[in-house]
Amino acid sequence: MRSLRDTLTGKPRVVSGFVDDAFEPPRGAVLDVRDPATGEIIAQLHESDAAEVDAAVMSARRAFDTGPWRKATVDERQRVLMRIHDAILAHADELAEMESINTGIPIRQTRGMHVPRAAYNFRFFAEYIGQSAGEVYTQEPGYLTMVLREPLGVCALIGPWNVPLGLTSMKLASALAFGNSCVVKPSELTPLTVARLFEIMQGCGLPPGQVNLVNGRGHVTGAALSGHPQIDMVSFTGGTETGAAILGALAGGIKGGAMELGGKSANIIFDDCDFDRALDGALMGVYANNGQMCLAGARIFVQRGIAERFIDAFTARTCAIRVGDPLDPQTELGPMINAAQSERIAHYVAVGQEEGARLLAGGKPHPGFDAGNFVEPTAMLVNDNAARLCQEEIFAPFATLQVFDSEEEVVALANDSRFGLAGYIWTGNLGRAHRVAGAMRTGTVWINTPMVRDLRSAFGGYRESGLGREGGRGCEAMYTEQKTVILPLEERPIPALGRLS
Ligand code: TXE
Repeated sequence: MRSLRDTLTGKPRVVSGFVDDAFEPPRGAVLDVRDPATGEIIAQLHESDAAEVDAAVMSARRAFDTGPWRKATVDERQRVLMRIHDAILAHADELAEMESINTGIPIRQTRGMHVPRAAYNFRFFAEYIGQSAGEVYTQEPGYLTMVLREPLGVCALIGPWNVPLGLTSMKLASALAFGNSCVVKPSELTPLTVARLFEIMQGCGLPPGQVNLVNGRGHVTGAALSGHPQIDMVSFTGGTETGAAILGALAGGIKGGAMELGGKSANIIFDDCDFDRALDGALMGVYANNGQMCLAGARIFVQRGIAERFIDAFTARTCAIRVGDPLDPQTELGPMINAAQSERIAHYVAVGQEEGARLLAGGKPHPGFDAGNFVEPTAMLVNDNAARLCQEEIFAPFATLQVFDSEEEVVALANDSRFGLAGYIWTGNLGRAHRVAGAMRTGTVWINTPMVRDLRSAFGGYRESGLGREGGRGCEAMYTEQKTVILPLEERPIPALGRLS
């Protein structure tokens, strides 16, 4: 049997939008989508122009204003969401393979985490809406004051290329669960699995127009979508500059958005940590997902007492990471999404060397491959947190290591960043762990563990890492309007204006 890669390479898949309950006939500009491991074209993406975006938004608008979904019972919505969950799991192998071919992320991670997470997103929000509640205030004598939640409307969901299905399905599942209509725009670099999800969702029971798909580049399709007057919000994951542009487009309409943006997270390793676990965690924290991860612990701070031993061990393990075909279950690091991303490694090594940093490992394209965007995992020793290497998001398998002496010093260094998405602490001292977690200006802190995500909890960033929180209650706040309804429990006197004359 031909592999999916052979099939896609032999006959690139035609990907087009899904508007008003039908896949769009291919039209508009055609963009090549490439397999980052081979450089081969695997899909031809038909870019949605402003007219197609308008049709998608208006389809979602009609579905919201006149369709059945927002008024559907919780039971009905749960049934549909659970059917989507089951359908994703039934296609899990195919989706994982497709995601690895399109993104370069190792199959161990797409099959082991991303695709199961995509399915779980639908189950989680199906269960969540079964338990969510409004508020009732009784303190005002004689009145019952209720705060109810209603769906927000038409949600524009703009996804990134680093975890396309996992992150976009989170937006889609939560927006739908709370009764909204959606227009989804995946990254033009990685449209395949989200388009496949739209096929898979057929027959799961979503009403016509409830979900729409547009594809294309940010400045064409993305800008038309986020600037459309009939959307009610944007949920966006991507770069900080793009997030700022989207917020600008929303400001005129006094609309909001959820922004999950960049990061440059600190990983603090104290002398008294469990050395082996901290080492494993630091490697995972920066090199998982090919290092293209918003919550990467890319700035590693090691306390002086163990610094030499830790840096030597980290360097040796970095050099031993298995770089290879993302479809090989043994691969630990696949290719970068495109040439521009892989060139960032050599670029930042040069920047670092100019700034006085020392190359510990990697630093160049991986020599073992004739094609594809393969790079060596890279680590540099830096002595100044003000260096560009420590301040700019590289978004690649690139670690900086710095040595520190005291707790106060390392907290200041960790917080010396325009970003504030995540942080990691490794120590055997519980009091210190809590103190440092409290002092870190970040949305999430992991203590003695690499990233673990409980969907019930809030996820999002301080400062330039974003706005709003995803997760159970965070998504409920993001995708609903609050409405206060006041009811007198007895006849209360009303000032009788106009009766005096
Ligand atoms: O992302 P973009 P890029 C960071 C990372 C990376 C940098 C740039 O540092 O190097 O961002 O990556 C759509 N209106 N992250 O340029 O452009 C675009 O089509 C509306 C962090 O590839 O932000 C895609 O669907 N939409 C990150 C999505 O935005 C626009 C994940 C993200 O692409 C648009 C990815 C516009 N004007 C990159 N311009 C994370 N937080 O995990 C672009 N888009």
